[in-house]
Amino acid sequence: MTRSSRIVPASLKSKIMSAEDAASLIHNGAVVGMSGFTGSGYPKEVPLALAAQIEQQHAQGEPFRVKIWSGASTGPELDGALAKADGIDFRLPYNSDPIARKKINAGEMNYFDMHLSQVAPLAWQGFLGHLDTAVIEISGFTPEGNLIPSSSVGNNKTWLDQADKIILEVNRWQSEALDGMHDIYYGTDLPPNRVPIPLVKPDDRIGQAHFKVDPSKIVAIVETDTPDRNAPFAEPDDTAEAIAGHLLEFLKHEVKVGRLPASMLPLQSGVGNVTNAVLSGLLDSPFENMTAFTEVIQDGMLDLLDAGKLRMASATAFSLSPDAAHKFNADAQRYRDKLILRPQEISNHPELIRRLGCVAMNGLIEADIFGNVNSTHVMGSRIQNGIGGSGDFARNAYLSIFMTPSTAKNGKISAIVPMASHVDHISQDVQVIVTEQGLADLRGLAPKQKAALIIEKCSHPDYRDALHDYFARAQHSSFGQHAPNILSEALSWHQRYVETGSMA
Ligand code: 0RQ
Repeated sequence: MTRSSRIVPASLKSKIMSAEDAASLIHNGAVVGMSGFTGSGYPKEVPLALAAQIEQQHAQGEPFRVKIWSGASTGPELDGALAKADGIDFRLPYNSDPIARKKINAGEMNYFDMHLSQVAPLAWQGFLGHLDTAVIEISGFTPEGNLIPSSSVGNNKTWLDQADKIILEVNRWQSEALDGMHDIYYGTDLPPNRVPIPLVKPDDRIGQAHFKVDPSKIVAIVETDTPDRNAPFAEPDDTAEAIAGHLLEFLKHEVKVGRLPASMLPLQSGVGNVTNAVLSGLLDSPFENMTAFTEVIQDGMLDLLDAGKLRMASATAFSLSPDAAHKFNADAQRYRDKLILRPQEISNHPELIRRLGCVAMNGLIEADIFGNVNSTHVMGSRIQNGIGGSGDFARNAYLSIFMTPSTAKNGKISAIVPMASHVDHISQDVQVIVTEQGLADLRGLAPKQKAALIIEKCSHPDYRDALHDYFARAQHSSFGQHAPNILSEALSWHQRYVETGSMA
């Protein structure tokens, strides 16, 4: 008789309780390490119950806020509910929840936006403070009492190891076939004892399938049956298709001239509709036997696996639309030997990205004419999401590609500007910029050459003349002529938008 992995081991049965009782073990001011990476694998019941308890306390005039660490973004039951209750004092490392975003931008919530590969090392180095409680979704237990991860790994290993107390959510909605898909590596010592990570191919398994856990730290187990909550992807529009088209032409060219192998190098793709459109475009490409070494497995990756174009994918999480998640759960067994989920300190590890030679494809908010990229701050001050893993990949990739529609907000904003109002990726980390207008290959170019190419290939015609004009005048009046700028004017496009609602 097979034993169901959902059954809580007899020795832990006494810890099963309601989400409300589990949440009451978290106190005001606590530092809580949550599972979750994009809308997958995050705890769903305990954060909701905690938000209700926070609201009750606030109604009685009592303070109650917590500090939340996670893998990346989570779902509305976690970031959304806790932010709505005004229960988050501090958040790291990534957020895409609209309510939390509003709080951060109103100055009511502290947010540490950081490289995703650095979260676990910084926690181990002691730079982030002390972790009180881990709240981790799992898909089950092994007979030995180890934990079977769910649809994301993120920083769970670190939270389980570091927290004083552990609350587990055992989610029956997650497929039992997830068991065996994960590769949890326990060899990440701190300097001076750090050793090379023995991974040389995206397919390599270097760890174990399950999390270790000290059972004496488990204070509560909550049983749930709640689906992951990722947003559906929009059908690619003309803009996304045009971006994908330019990029695929470029990749084909790179293969033709021998700078990329015919099976590509391991792909990394950010989340979003444009990057998903690129993955769809790869379905009709001539590339075969591709691999992915990336953060998230989105719908387009499953399609590529189904079509036999992608041989395997390594990531830290799924990021599937509800339809794709349903399809995956119904047929998870089929993907078992093609997918590996790892801790994010491994999926995003700079050393591995550099060694494997990833092709990194990420979105941007704005790029300036010299190729500096802003991925995070609208008008230099309002956070959109965060840098996420884009910096881990961009600096270390074999090819670092950024893509965006050439305008935002119905044409009121140009994505190509004289000077970026915030810089996440310096021009040295940005090799290719693609918009629906065209593609600028910036490798080996000096700043003035980059500027001419970016304006010509990437900017929207409505803004192109103004950019040409700015650049031409800068070449007469700039303090220096390496990267010519007119300082008094460089951010005037942003100021105009702030004052009038349009950069034009
Ligand atoms: O706003 O949602 O209010 O309509 O930004 O923009 O065009 O839908 O594009 O979803 O690909 O996101 C950079 C934010 C792009 C994303 C960014 C507004 C735009 C819209 C979204 P609305 P789009 P995308 C792996 C890698 C950093 C993290 C990363 C991102 C919203 O790619 O977060 O790469 N990247 N991680 O209107 C004002 C501009 C704008 C602008 C876009 N110039 N000015 N608003 N927007 N450009 C994943 C992980 O790390 C988990």
